[in-house]
Amino acid sequence: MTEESDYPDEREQKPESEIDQQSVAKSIVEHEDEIRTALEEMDAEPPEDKEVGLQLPKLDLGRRQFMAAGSLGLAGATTGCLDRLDGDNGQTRRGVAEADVPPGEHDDYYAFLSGGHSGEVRVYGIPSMRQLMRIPVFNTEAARGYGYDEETREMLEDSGGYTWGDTHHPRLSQTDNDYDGRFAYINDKANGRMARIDLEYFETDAIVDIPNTQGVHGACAQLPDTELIFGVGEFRVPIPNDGRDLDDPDEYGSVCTAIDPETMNVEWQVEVDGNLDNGDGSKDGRWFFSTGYNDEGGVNEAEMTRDDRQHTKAFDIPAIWDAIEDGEYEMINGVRVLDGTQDSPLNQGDRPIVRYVPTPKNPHGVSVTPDNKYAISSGKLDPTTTIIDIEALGEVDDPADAIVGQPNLGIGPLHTAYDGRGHAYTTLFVDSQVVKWDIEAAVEAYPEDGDGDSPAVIEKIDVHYNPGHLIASESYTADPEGDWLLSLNKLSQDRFLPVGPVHPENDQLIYIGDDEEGMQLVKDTPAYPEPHDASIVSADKLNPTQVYDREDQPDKEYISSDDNEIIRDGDEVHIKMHNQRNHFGFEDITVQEGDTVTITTTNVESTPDILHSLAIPNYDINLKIAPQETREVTFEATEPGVHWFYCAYFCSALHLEMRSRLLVEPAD
Ligand code: RUQ
Ligand code: CUA
Repeated sequence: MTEESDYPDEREQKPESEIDQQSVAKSIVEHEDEIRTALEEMDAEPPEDKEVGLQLPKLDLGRRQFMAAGSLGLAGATTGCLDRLDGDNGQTRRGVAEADVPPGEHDDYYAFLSGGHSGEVRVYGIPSMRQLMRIPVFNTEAARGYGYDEETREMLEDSGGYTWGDTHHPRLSQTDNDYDGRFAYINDKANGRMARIDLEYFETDAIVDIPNTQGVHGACAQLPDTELIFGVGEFRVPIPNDGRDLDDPDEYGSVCTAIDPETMNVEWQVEVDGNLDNGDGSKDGRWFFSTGYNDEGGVNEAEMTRDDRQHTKAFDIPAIWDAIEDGEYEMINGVRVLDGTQDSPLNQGDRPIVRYVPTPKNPHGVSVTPDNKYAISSGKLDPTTTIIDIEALGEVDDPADAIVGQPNLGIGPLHTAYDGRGHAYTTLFVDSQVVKWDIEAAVEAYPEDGDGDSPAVIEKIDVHYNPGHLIASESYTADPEGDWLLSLNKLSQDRFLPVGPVHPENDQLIYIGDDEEGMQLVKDTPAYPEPHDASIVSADKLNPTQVYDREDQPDKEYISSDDNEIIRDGDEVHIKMHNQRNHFGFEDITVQEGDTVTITTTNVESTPDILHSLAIPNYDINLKIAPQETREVTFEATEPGVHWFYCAYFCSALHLEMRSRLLVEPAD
């Protein structure tokens, strides 16, 4: 059989350029002209009851419908503000009276919130609390074509092939202890992975499946310049976990993993005693701190809560590199693993690789103060937090001697954030409060802190309810902004209209910019399960692109309207076609049942906000193609029949007409 006889109707597969390119282009121009005219008329005083009709074929939209269908991107910027604080770069900041950002105005900050077991990361504007975007990471998300094209599908497949993850701790790359707007990093507590989000495109661009660990929980960058990304292994397991030591928990271990932020390759791991939990790095690059529980090595709750004291671990990063240079590691599953347990020879000399600071009880959150003086570790099952003097830690013989404060704050202290004015803010999970306290006052009071609240406590505010993490604007940098605080509360109980047994959580925005007025609760925001941690970055430090740059996709073939082509090689069919308002490069594509079909498609538009998709029903495909972007998908043509493929983004008034036919001829 010749190729022609295999595909008798090939002549019907006319490239778009041959059909009616000109009239289509004309109708787009007319359409946009009409939109412009309609807008001008709306700006002018509207004559009563006058309908602005768009005279397009099969289309007669009244003004009301037009507003509903075509108002994307039309919001005009208006100004006018009260009560603004000055930011550190001289930009003005909204104060508490302006927490409701008016329509058309922009927020001062981006907040990146983890999405917990939804597997995604969310982007909010602060202080409006408007949700700006959701970035799929470990989950698939058809609305962004994530997991439905070749590239993202392969990335998810190569990182283990799981369909979900559990994101907790989004941390942004820094240079010189300040946000540089390049990347966000996020852990997967469920499947032991770490992912990177490219902040130019707000897209996940790399995921690494970390060996020798289960449950990567805490995550953080080595500061000041993001030289490593750390992920801490929460669950103790046999290393390697290949069936050995199944019921011999004494042989289990957990590791802290260091990852190269550019290649996303694992550099090394250090095994420790006990579970690891949360982490933060010192601002001088020397230490990575991680809390931990279950030093008891237990496998049930009673065993894991037996002792009154566990440890905050301080990983001495230069000492670890020295040990690696000396060959003091074992290769396990392709990774250099160092023994950092308390009895390890690597912890005996005068430069131990891990220092174990005794901390009560099952400590959970740890964070470093903006001035790099202290690491503050919260007790969780103890009313105190423990203040570790970072400089002293490198000098004392007994790490316990580096503790310089232990204020009593309330019941269930979990996480601590900073305002850059010497105050710390700690969530009290059981008390359902955020407590504001003075760090130096707590150091001065030590060790005579007494039984009740520490004299360092300044005030407490009720939150609703059971806060986990909290975060203040730029709290993880050397220079926090000190105006907004987010309390990420686990339960919302009675705060919102009921929506069935699964309640939203409640992210509460608190103003902390006025020490005299004290903390002011500003708004409740229902959250889909489940934000754990967040990073808040000043908006001017990010510079996301609006349109793809084809230079940034060197591996992809850009398909212009002149490049539409169908290439056949046996039962492999490669379709190259562009897409734009309101059509794809081919009206019909005919293939045979059993063919392997690859579609490469470029959105040739350069107008921001004009996205198209390539949705192929019955084949479980929906690519997102942003302006100037190229995406690709390969599938087996297993379903004979007519399959209309269409664009799922509402891209123009002729969006519904943006569709073509995939004709799959039966094999026999
Ligand atoms: S941990 S609050 Cu990842 Cu505190 Cu959840
Ligand atoms: Cu393109 Cu709808």
